[in-house]
Amino acid sequence: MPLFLYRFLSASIALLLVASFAHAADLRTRKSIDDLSADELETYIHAVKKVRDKSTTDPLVQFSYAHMAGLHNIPALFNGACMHHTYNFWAWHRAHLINYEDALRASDPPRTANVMVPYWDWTKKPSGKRFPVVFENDTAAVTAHYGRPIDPALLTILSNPPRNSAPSQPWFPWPVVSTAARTGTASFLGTASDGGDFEKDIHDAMHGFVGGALCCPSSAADDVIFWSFHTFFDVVWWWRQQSITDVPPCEDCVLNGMAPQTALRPDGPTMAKNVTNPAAQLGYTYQFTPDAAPVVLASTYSDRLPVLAELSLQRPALVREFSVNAPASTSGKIAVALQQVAAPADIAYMAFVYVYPRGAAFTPADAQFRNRYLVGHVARWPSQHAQAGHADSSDYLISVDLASYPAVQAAASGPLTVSVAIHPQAQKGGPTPLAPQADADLERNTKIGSVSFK
Ligand SMILES: [Cu+2]
Repeated sequence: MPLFLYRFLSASIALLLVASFAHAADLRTRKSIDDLSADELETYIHAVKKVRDKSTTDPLVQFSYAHMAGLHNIPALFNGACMHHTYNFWAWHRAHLINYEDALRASDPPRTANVMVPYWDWTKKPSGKRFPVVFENDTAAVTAHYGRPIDPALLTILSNPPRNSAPSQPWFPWPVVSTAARTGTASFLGTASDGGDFEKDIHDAMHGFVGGALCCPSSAADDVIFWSFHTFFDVVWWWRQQSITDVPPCEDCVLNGMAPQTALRPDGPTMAKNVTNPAAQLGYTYQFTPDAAPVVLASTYSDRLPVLAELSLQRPALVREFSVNAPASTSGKIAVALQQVAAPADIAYMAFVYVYPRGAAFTPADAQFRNRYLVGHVARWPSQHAQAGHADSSDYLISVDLASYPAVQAAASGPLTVSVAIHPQAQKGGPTPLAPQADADLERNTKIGSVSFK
């Protein structure tokens, strides 16, 4: 029997055995924060407050908020690093979330004994202006949503941190997310030293786009929205796993920092293989209904991702221009390859990629220009993780269906320009987007090794 088949079968049998011992009644169900009852919401925030209070006596005492956030934000303190831009991204964050949830459940039992971390479904139109209503400063709207007032002292824990603004529409629509969640194993998980497409195109962009503490890996978990934000990535992985079972490329990979965290789970999810089946191994499932709209991808970038396209209207801080020879294929699909995109020192940025005839003026503020030539984006986090053994540059491949871009197709028989417009989203620790102006740091920190057609 081929080795991979043997491994698959033995893993399946093991899962069946574990599953048969896990009773459905023991499963806890994570819900959308919009679907919690007023009591459930208050219990969740009460537990958050309890673990935060622990941090005031000793910031790093186990099971405290600072400890949990530090596992993500300050890897050096916890014997490793949070795992980004690697195939262990999904497993590491699932383990991190269950540790946080266990800490909440242990914070003040019996009241908190069944607390679940609620997710923010950012594929649906927000219940507030930009975020779930509970994360915004509008107590009347919160009262209307949950049917009674929520303790204001608890509410401020969620609504206080500064974040970027965004229009009131789905941040990444479900057709985009579900399509990206069903790609092949290598594309979804990535490799040992580079992230999968979902992580790079959607996760990284969302962090910069939410902004505030979420801008950067060294501060993201300081904002309580982080946990609900990331739980939705776990929903996506769980949803994928209903139909696609990836054999973890490195089942015995240690999830950095994930030592046993609480008495609730003394054995701890410390390796990738400990978290592949949430129901059987971790005791939870999700209540989640995808958007009812049929999963049909809009044809152009602007129609697929209106929220991000809107961001492209701002004046870019810097534009990098590449003269590129026409692609080999001028029909069907082409892919724009951006290679060795450097990780900046301390700036998170979004870059929009345009393909247009050489010699034509670059006018991204013009809607017609954008609709014709804007084909994709790259989102880049600061390089905190480069210091922890990760690559300090990444490659990005942007697929362009020429049938949807007739202007690019018409131009593709001649010389082309690829312009990459750089928009800084936030600076490490900074709550607001940077002013759109180029400076020497930006120039130095946003290098792109090469651009070509694949
Ligand atoms: Cu993240």
